[in-house]
Amino acid sequence: MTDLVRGDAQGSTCPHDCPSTCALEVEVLRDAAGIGRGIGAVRGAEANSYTAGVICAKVARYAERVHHPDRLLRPLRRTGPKGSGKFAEIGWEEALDRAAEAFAERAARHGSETVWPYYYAGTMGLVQRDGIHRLRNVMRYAGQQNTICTALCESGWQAGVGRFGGPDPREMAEADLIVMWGGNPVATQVNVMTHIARARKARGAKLVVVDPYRTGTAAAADLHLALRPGTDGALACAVMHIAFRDGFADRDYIARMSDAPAGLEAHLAARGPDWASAVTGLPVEQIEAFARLYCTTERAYIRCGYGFSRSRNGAASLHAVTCLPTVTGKWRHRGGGAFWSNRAIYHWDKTLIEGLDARDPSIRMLDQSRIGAVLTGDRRDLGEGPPVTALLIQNTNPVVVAPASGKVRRGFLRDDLFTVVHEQFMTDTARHADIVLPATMFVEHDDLYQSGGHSHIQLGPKLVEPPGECRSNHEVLQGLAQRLGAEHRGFRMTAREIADWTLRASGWPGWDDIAAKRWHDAAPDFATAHFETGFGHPDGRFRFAPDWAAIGDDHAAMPRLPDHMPAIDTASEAHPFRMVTAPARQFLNTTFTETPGSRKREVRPTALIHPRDAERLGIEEGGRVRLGNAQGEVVVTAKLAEGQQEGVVIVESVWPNPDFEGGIGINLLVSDDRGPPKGGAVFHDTAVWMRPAVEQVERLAAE
Ligand SMILES: Nc1nc2c(c(=O)[nH]1)N[C@H]1C(S)=C(S)[C@@H](COP(=O)(O)OP(=O)(O)OC[C@H]3O[C@@H](n4cnc5c(=O)[nH]c(N)nc54)[C@H](O)[C@@H]3O)O[C@H]1N2
Ligand SMILES: Nc1nc2c(c(=O)[nH]1)N[C@H]1C(S)=C(S)[C@@H](COP(=O)(O)OP(=O)(O)OC[C@H]3O[C@@H](n4cnc5c(=O)[nH]c(N)nc54)[C@H](O)[C@@H]3O)O[C@H]1N2
Ligand code: SF4
Ligand SMILES: [Mo]
Repeated sequence: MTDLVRGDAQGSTCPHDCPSTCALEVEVLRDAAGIGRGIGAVRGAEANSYTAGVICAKVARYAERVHHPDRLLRPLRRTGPKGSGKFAEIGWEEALDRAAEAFAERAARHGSETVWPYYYAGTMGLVQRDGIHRLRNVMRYAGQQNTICTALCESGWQAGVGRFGGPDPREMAEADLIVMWGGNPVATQVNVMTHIARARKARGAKLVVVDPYRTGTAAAADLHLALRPGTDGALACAVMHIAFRDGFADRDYIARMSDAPAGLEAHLAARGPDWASAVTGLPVEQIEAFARLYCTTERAYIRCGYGFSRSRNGAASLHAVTCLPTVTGKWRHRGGGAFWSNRAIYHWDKTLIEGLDARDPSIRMLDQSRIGAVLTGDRRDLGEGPPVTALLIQNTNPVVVAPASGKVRRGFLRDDLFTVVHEQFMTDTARHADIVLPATMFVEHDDLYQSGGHSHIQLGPKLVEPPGECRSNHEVLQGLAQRLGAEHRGFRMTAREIADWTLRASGWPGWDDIAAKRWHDAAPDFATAHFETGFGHPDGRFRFAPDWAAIGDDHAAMPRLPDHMPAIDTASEAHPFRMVTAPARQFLNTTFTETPGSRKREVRPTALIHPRDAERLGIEEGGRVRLGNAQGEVVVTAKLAEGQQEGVVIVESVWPNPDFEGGIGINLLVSDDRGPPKGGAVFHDTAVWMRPAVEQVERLAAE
């Protein structure tokens, strides 16, 4: 890098799975011939109205990641036992040949559904992330049901609102009350804080945070409601109860814009603050104070995070929260209503990216979050179909991030399973592969981005040459398609051509037009965004009484009206603590667990424990503590934390497995149960026991 010239700032987009999708300025370092060879400083674009010049610290340090000494640079072939980490370098031709031969051989033996292309959101670029479906569809490989992140939110939002959009997130700056419900933007999407700060400065707006522990966001709030995990439905019902009781229900709006089901008011009359206090553990006065603040503020903006959906009752809880602005008519006001994601405003035509014209809907779908069950042959997942005997993995690290890590690891260790992992680093998943392929980073390939948390379509052009022999996801798919005889015009186009076609086919300006102006704001008008022209259901009405059966098969236990659904992993005598595995600020899932700047700041896997629980159990600050349940046990370091209820323990995640004693991480304890009605991982819904990890010391002392 020393002979490179410090350089010019070029426009790009943060590729990571974060609702902020920041517009970036990336400093490009060039060689003597003017070719980009690396990056320097990364900053947020000032001119983008949502990014507003602010990005998180971990991406500001991105040069650490691009120029990391441990980056994978050449294809590898496994030479030792599975998971041993023993590999030898091979050429691309051999690597792709071996992968294609294995897929073809297994498909010939078991049928095409034995091959499972498995992906997620390492990059959010539409071409590089979703192109894997083109190979899947053309080859009739098994499908993937995406349940690890958004499924429960989708179900809950779909139930009432019916369309994935909502009041412009920039309107938070014009709100008088922002309720951050089950999300921690200080860590997970820092730009939300920019718009909240504007509202506080200009209007004296209040911030309320609903979260089981005192996150960075909660610490900055005017009111922090530290409820028990999995009880948000009860809190929402109590607020609606108070709205009806005290004359704040907007009966005209309910009649005009909702299904106004019979019995709603009576149903809520039975769900007052005393009831909610018993369920949530919040004092009655706090519930009353929050309800009064909410009911008396027209411009009240609820920003839904994902956190409170990651429980068995998550869909019901999210639906209950979206009922609040409907009961009170807040959707009508600028800066009012609720928001989760803008994904529907982009109306993409993904025919080319995903090869939708080749898709056969009768091909089986396998649940992403149950990869452990799938790989260990669970018939509930496989149905009558063949076992999965080959995996093609891009953009994800399931050996660490998926629930029930013990089962996942057993599956990956199967000798008859052939695994290809395309990665930037030797992750725990790559370590279990037969073939490892080195992947480009976002500044090294072209792509197109939408944003869930705002409304911009943005580009990420290739700015620098990849190091070593790294190839993009699209190039790897092209190489495999050619060898497997997979025919689709998408495989004959460049990533930029596919992006350009997709933009135009979806009714947006093409690549060059957007490149010239840096981004395209796809925000709908006020009336559409605020659902004045109708909610997403055919009759245009919000649904207090959702049609859960239309959302998913597992709907029997869903409540008819907004409610607390008691289906969670309730604390018991054997498992007295409720564990939440919330995101770590310096990591993004397992991405950045390899960068020294992030690791240094996160220090080590840690449990936040209430001081009274700690005292009762003889756990000391900095001591080692053992957490467990029927799925296993892990050891972490104890940190005492006020600001959460007794009986709640927080383990900020997702540390790689080798960072834990025993070599397996926190998702060992997380269940792979499917959250109803259509699946969804339940990362924050785990009852555990906890004790000081001093058994060994005691045993030694006794001997
Ligand atoms: N720094 C950082 N940023 C990230 C990520 C990361 O790992 N690190 N991950 C990215 C990804 S993939 C996503 S999906 C988003 C997720 O970002 P968020 O929307 O912030 O969602 P969660 O990750 O589920 O957790 C958010 C909060 O929900 C709280 N929570 C847990 N259970 C409950 C509950 O029952 N009720 C309530 N009210 N709150 C609860 C947790 O304590 C946590 O503070 O962030 C993205 N950004
Ligand atoms: N305990 C616990 N577990 C969780 C969560 C939690 O809150 N708690 N959150 C869950 C959530 S919300 C999610 S979304 C999942 C996310 O889980 P994943 O999607 O698996 O996210 P990462 O762990 O960041 O892994 C992404 C990988 O993709 C690689 N990658 C990045 N860009 C590219 C590329 O262009 N090409 C290729 N081939 N690879 C690339 C990165 O190097 C990285 O290793 O984790 C889930 N797991
Ligand atoms: S806040 Fe999110 S989108 Fe913005 S730079 Fe950080 S990870 Fe990327
Ligand atoms: Mo996620």
